[in-house]
Amino acid sequence: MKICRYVNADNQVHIGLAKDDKTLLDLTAAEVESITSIMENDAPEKFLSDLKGEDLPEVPLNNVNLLCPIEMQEVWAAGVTYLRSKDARMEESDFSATAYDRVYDAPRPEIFFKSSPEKVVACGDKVGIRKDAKWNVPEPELVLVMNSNGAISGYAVGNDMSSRDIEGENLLYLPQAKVYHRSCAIGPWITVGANEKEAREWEISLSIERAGNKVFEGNVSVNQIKRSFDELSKYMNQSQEFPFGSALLTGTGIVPSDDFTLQVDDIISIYISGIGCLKNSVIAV
Ligand code: DO4
Ligand code: MG
Repeated sequence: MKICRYVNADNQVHIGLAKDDKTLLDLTAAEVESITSIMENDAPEKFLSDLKGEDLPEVPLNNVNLLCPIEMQEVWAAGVTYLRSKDARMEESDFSATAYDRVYDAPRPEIFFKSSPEKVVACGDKVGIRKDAKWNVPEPELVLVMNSNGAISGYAVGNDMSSRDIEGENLLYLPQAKVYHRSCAIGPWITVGANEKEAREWEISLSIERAGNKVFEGNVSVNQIKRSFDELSKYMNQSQEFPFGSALLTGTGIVPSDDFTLQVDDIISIYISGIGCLKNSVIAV
């Protein structure tokens, strides 16, 4: 089941449940006030399937503007969770190669702060490349959406935009390579009701278009993530409190070749089979 936040003709924010590819059920009419309240429900899947049986207003998807589904959740990201990511980072930096090698095999995963909720870019909006960086890439990632108890309540599509030259120069520059204006996009859907085994059957694909031509295409199976989702959520919530829940990008397994960098006006499409497509164009920030 897929849920979203949207604005319709009345210019109000509503919560929607996908009825099919073309139609939303308006959950706001059933007094569902937020995505967060669904995530906090003890049994979100049952809650939604009960609502699906009610006589709710139907809204054509074509008539709405889909918003970012992240409301008050801090956004963090895990790194070096796929072999491809470890190899790419070891190549980009002689200086930090052993750190990447070590963290890939260590019990404790790399987890870093990525974005405050209000800064997350919605589908259809623009992601940024830093003006002081020369080598920029999108990182297409599955997002675990967790409630305030640390339980995984849903999954989304995310983009962990990264400046590889800044990250490669010195590992201590990682926050500048990762956390800047418009560096994180998530949405538009949250899929509820899939377990880890089902989510591991999903495929992530990335395509990048420049002036009407495809300049990059790649894909990876979610099952290539080395760490279990429980392991990631356990470390994410250890000695932490997220009163509204949290979102965790789970790392990238698709890395374009070293001669590729994003340009202004490129269009990035990230598709995860069990969730949907996140599409953004690029601006310099
Ligand atoms: O260690 C640097 C960041 C890793 C990352 O973002 C990823 O593997 O996706
Ligand atoms: Mg990443």
